[in-house]
Amino acid sequence: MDVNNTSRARAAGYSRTSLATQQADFNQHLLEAAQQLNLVVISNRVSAFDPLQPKTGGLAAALEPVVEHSGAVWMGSSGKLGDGSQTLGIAEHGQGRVAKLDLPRKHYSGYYDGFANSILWPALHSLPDRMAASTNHYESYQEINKFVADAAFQFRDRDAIWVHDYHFLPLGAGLQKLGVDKPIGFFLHTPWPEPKMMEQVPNHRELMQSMLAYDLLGFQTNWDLKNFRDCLRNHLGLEFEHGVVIGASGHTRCQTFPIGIDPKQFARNASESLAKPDPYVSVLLKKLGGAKLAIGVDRLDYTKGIDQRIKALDQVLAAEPRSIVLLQVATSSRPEIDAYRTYKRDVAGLVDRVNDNHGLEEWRPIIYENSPFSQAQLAGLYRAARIGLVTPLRDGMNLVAKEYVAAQDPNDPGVLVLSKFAGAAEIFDQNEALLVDPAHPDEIAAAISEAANMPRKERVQRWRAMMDKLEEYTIHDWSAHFIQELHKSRVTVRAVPTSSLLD
Ligand code: ADQ
Repeated sequence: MDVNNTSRARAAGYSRTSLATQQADFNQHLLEAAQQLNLVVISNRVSAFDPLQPKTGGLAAALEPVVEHSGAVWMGSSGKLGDGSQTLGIAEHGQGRVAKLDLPRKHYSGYYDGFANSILWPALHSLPDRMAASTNHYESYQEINKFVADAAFQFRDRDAIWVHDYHFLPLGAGLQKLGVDKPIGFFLHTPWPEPKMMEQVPNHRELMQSMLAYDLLGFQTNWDLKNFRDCLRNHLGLEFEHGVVIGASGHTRCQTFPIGIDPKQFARNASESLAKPDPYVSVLLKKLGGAKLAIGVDRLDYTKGIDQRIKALDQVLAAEPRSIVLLQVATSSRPEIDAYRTYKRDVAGLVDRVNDNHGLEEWRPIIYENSPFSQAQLAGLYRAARIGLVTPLRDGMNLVAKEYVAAQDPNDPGVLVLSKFAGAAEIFDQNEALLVDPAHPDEIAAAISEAANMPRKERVQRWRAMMDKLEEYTIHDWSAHFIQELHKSRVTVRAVPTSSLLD
């Protein structure tokens, strides 16, 4: 691993005190950074800000306090479609505001189901076979980006703008075209692929050029950053030096910010689940019948490799009957897209097959759950599982891998089986997690058996090393680090446009 979390956290000005004060310090850093920078955050969907609703993903957990305490504005889609009017529904949350926008009906499907999720998503995950043949959705993608930029223009008096994810690659260019001269940063939650893969994305050159309107481009891992650099060289003939590329609109800094979780919160939730056991977990444990519990938690997305994982379990059970029960939590995702509906059907078919092949009347090897759990419930489930199965074909980071580790019992932890193609594998190495090729069920099967039989001493050693890394760079460090880097853009003199470079 050459993402050096420790030095990055220190470079950002953090000192590690005791675990008890660490989080408070980091939250303070985060708030100070955000308060100095009167921020606008833009993402496709905004957080619900509802303490009773499960928070899916660390982003909500990280940015809700920033908005509530620093006065930031968080803008995104309302989830409703409109006729193209720019009216923002604004709600106050503490000192901050959430601004929701009805995206125009005319372009929504082409933007969301089409270009963003049927072209960019599979390409960014290096899965060309999953890319839709039709390429005529690019215009809708651009139109929605323009629409969101126009709406965000009313916040131009703010100090900086932080844009999230592949839905909005050209948004910074749109804002710049409108005359916004404040620093604009972008963080990509997905991977960035190699040049050969990117070449298959229609208009990839134009898209990449538009990304250079951002002052700061953030990636999850060094692998992504290297690929982006190779793409700049191959597709635009641009080099970057010391993490800076000079494009038509000035300097763009490119850096990694490997997203984290709040490990202390997960550990606390997991401990509390022991003191007051969740009825679901109690019933589940009774159903094991002497088998060890493995857990998978994913959106039902073909990138997550759930099908290969189930095939691996089939192999384990053929060799060692009744040895493992898999709790697979898989919430429906993007159901309006054909590829997702088909994948959901395929996974359900595989689950039935394995349960038929290896199950008994009173015992089933796969418990398949499609409803969401709260983060507290998830922590209890992770803790109960001897094996965490995180085997995506490709993943930006994968927060489940980190959550599973954080929730373990320090004296008797479980083992993480991790895809070598998840961003998390750049954090956790082979001495810590059991790294596997997610496309090879036999490798996953071998790792499941190894994990099930691993001596406690080795499990403790591996777990401790992973937990230290999680504590060194939490989700709060991640946001503070990005905001501080964006802040630097404010005092950096922007380069004079040199449009000839890209002509
Ligand atoms: P995702 O693809 O959604 O995120 P992941 O990183 O695993 O993947 O995050 C999923 C989050 O949702 C986790 O916090 C998990 O606990 C939660 N979750 C999933 N299923 C749930 C369920 N049934 N009930 C409750 N909670 C559930 C994208 C990228 C990733 C990147 C993240 C963050 O694809 O690569 O790690 O953003 O940048």
